[in-house]
Amino acid sequence: MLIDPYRFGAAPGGGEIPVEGYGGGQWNAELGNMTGWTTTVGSPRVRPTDADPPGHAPQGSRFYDGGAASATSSCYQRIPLAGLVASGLSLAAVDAGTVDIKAVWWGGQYIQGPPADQPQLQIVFRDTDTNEISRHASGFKSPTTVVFGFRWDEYTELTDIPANTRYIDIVMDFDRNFGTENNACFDDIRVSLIQ
Ligand SMILES: [Ca+2]
Ligand SMILES: [Ca+2]
Repeated sequence: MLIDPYRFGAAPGGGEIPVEGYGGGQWNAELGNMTGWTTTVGSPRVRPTDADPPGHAPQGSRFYDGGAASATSSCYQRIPLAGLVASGLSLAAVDAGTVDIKAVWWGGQYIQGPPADQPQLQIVFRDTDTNEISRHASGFKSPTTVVFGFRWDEYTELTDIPANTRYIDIVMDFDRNFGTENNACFDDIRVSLIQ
């Protein structure tokens, strides 16, 4: 039901460039640690399936959540676009404003409240000096599909990459709305550029 076997298949139309995690990181939590993520707020962490509370990962056996005692948590992975030129990305096309980014992700929450804890994905566009140009925010989500005491749904972000972008941050925001633990959750973020 929630197991999603799709990772990065053949690029539809030849123009979709998959992006994996950087610096040894990943976006599906299966390493069991936060390698690749930079924490800016709180204490995001990796949880195994069936820990207490008994969350169940929608992909694999681990997922991200917002930490044991953080009202808000946030972390990011930074994608250097120069590293994708070898995969076919044209920086001239980026600067012409004709490249989009797509991020498909699982957002989850422990069932409590209401209100329950909520995840938000942000995509931050930065120039060559890593100054922010603009950002896209998914908004804080309230998934509805019940899976072993949690709710999980899959979401898709699709937005333009602004001209002069050279770095893109994929940000996980975890918002605690109930209790002590921050059980806003993420799993299996799949990012691609569409040129
Ligand atoms: Ca996982
Ligand atoms: Ca909570």
